[in-house]
Amino acid sequence: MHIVGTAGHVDHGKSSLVAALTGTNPDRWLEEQLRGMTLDLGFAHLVLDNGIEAGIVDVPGHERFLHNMLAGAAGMDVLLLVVDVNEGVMPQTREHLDILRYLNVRRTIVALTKIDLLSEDELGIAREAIAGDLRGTIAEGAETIEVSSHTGAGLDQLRNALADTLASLPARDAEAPLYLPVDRVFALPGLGTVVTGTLMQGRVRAGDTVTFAPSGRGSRVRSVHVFGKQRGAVEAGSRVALNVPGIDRHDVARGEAVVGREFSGRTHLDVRFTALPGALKLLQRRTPVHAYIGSAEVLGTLLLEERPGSNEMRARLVLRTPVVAFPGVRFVLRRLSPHILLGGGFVEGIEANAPGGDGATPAETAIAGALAQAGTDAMAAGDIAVAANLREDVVVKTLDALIERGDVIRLQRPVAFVHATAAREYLTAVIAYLEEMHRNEPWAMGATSVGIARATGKGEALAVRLLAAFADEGRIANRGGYYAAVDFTPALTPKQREFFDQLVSVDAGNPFVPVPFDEVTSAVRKAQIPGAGKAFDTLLARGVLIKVGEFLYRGSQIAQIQARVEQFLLRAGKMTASEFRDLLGTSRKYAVPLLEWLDARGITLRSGDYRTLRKRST
Ligand SMILES: Nc1nc2c(ncn2[C@@H]2O[C@H](COP(=O)(O)OP(=O)(O)OP(=O)(O)O)[C@@H](O)[C@H]2O)c(=O)[nH]1
Ligand SMILES: [Mg+2]
Repeated sequence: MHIVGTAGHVDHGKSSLVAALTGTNPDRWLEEQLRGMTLDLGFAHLVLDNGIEAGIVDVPGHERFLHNMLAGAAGMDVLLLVVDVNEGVMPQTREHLDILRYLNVRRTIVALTKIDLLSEDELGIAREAIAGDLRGTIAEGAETIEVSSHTGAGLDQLRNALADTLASLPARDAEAPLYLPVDRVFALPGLGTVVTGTLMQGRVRAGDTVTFAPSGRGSRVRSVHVFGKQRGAVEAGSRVALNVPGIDRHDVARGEAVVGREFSGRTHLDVRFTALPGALKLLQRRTPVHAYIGSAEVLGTLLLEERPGSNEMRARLVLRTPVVAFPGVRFVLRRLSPHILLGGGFVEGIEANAPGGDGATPAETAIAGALAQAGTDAMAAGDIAVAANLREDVVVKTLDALIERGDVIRLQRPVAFVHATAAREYLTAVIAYLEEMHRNEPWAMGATSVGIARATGKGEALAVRLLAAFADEGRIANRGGYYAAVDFTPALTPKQREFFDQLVSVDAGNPFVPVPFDEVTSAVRKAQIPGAGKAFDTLLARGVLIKVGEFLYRGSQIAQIQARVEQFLLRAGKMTASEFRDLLGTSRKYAVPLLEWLDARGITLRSGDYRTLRKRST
């Protein structure tokens, strides 16, 4: 089997295309579905004619989640580059291509998506512009197929192209030592921990004893699954799920690798590095970097012996924490802050782990020391200056270097600084609390900052700023004021569901009549159903129920109302309040708040007595 990976700019239609090809929506998370945006890797099983199959890894296009894209990128051997014909090649199209040229991609197919939105003439122009923009990248001259995930146009052609490409690829090396970078960890009731990843080389069988590196934990593999089917053994090139009951789910994470006895974690790597031309001026003799190897993301320093040029050069990569690496393994480097892609390459040799002096300046040591003392109590630059006995301008400058190295985190409003180690420890405590809360109250959206602050013994003002920093990095989710573990989706109990179904029911004869909001809240208050209040919040937060003025509608009612209004306005151009009432067969009491709601949502625009459509929604 081989791995097909998507790449391309945000919203260009990667996930929609994967869903159209496989029937699986790769956006697994609630937050992804709410925002219509991929945040983390998604997976799907592609089955083509003649029994050809492949694993698909779908990546997020948004630059904020590039670290997640990178965790899946190493496993791709066929690249499915997705470009929206309406927008053409965009920044993350280029960035993804820059990243993938350093990794294991062997063949590229370009899918031009959303062709249903363009005329034949426009399509001709777009086609040429895109081909021109792809010159000089790994997608130059690649087979290009025009598709629409909405109409299905071109999908058969794309399937054929994928089948030909997959059939022509040689198998990956199954005789090499086992190397399976872990990209997902979860626990199943009755089974225990399951890890998934792309089997890069080697093979794994049920019953094998494997090691997680660099942590060094060992476990027997109870069972091996490939896309939901149990297998006795699996060879390189496949997506794999391993049930490893001997390992606690919290003891492994993305970034570790499942290996045989040959490999262990390394920190000192001799590498061949090629800089991106645009990054040459950012490289110094010692450059702090984020290194991406397999599914791991680690901090380190790139050491160059010569002035960087655009050719491949010998260099050394010294990592803060060990990762599994061996000659031939590929990597990508990013600058720490701002996150700019520097280049990448492959490992040439590894060294016995040597202690590396971190080369910190006295000012850096003093500031890091002051912050470490303060724990998570954020310090302003002025306070750090006093504690470290340094001039404030020196502190400000040095903090930049420490932030860039990942040793210090900047909080906002007001700006202050915390030591990264303390922040990480606090993050671990927050995630543990969130997971416990999700277990106890699976119907709730999550925790508020007040609740988290109380549970973790932090002042609320500080907790809010730390939580904002974590959410900004995508380590936890913030969904309309509720914090949650990123992969958590709330689910009501059958009792709760039944209760709300009855409470907010739709009358088939009068489908647009709402329920008074007050009535519902007092019924919820009186209900003898555990968790009814939080379940109600969840329904509101997810748009299953929608409050309009003093009334409560089902989301499905509002969707129908909106569709009718849009249809009417597309036809008639404008609409009066009484036309709106007739359209829905509803009374003034309900119509006025509904119209105001539609205005506030940016669906309609009010001018005098009329409403018009604010913009064509697609
Ligand atoms: N008209 C039209 N719209 C499309 C097509 N494919 C996707 N879309 C729409 O484009 C939007 C983005 O689609 P996604 O598949 O989520 O895009 P994506 O590339 O996965 O986005 P990220 O993962 O966030 O980078 C959605 O609203 C889709 O419905 C298409 O072929 N035609
Ligand atoms: Mg997507």
